[in-house]
Amino acid sequence: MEYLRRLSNLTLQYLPTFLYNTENMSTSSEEPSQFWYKKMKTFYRRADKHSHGYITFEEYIKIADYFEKTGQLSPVKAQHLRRALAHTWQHCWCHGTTCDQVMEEEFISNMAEFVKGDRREIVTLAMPYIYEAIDLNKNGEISVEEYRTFLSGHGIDTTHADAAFAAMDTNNDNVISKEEFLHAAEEFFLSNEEGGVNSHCFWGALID
Ligand SMILES: [Ca+2]
Ligand SMILES: [Ca+2]
Repeated sequence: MEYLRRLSNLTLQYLPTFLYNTENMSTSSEEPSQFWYKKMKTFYRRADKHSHGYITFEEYIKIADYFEKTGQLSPVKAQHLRRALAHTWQHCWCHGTTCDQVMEEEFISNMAEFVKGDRREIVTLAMPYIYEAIDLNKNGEISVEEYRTFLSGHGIDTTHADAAFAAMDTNNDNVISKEEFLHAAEEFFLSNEEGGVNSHCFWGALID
């Protein structure tokens, strides 16, 4: 866990400022809805690729290695992604500690606590890098083909890709802008409501 400790020692000031704008911080007194629990369960199950019932930190940050290896992210950007992931691992997954692995129930209850707190927005810290990685031709937009490639590259069923894409594309210009993507990510992790972009997710169809 030396690697996690090293990454975790990085304070937020080392992250690009646009990722951590304290002016936008807010808390929520709302208890997460059943729908929210369903989303977190889906997210966890998709991340637990080997269906072990637990996810290790090494597994969690592998996505950065993958994007670096495929050339979807430069080594520098991949390292930024690792730092952002280390932050979300520590704060969202491990309840502010450094843990080696997290089981599904632990993850969901830690997340439920986390999203009520005043640092809830850091849950999407890694998403700008994920966006860049999905944008294969680096034109600053995500096309439906790029989105499908992302899902299938991670072993996610693409049956719902078009519906999810359409929901994220709020201005209907057939591409997903960074703003649209980050909005969808925020809704996914933080919103309790069903409907619109929130009924779809990056990680395929929701699991009951
Ligand atoms: Ca593109
Ligand atoms: Ca759009």
